[in-house]
Amino acid sequence: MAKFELPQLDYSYDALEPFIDKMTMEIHHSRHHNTYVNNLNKALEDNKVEVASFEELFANVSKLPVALRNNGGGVFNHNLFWKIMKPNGGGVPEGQLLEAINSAFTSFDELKAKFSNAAMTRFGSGWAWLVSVDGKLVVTSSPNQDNPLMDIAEVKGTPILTLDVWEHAYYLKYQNKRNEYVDTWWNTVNWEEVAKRFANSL
Ligand code: MN3
Repeated sequence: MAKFELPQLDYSYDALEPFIDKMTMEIHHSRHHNTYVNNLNKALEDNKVEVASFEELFANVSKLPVALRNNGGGVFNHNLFWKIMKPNGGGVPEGQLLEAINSAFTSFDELKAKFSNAAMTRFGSGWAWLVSVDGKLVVTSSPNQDNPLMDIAEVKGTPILTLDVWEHAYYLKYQNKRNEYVDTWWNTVNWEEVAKRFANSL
């Protein structure tokens, strides 16, 4: 049976300061993310479900017990979230990715506006997404721990950028000011990683 593991971060808990504070990172990774990993492994075992990959799990997730949807999404979404951020991130994407952004949204600023709006208007807990749908870029958002790989997703495709808008992602530093968290988060984006994921989606 495939056991899912908590991945190490590529950077230290304080590396995204001042945009995301050390304590938030530490609690988010070592407790929240870790809990999803433990609960996913338990749910797979309890329900005698064997999957080789997240893709396989999510492709039929609507037919499985809800614990697999919630905890599977919780693991995958955070895995991606840590990867698409880095210290000294931000700036502007380049090359093929920038061309696809300009083609879908007219400009990078327009993508940022649409994505930030998706993050702001997601009611309650959830995620904002930039998704490659057969190479065409689309902005969407999802509730809870759902994601665009799931069979129940509104927009299905390959997620290449995501933002966690659960309160646990920002409340210690930003309290109820989700807008400040969203605005400042752009300074952490690892565009090289996003570009790599876009290229792999083609
Ligand atoms: Mn989270």
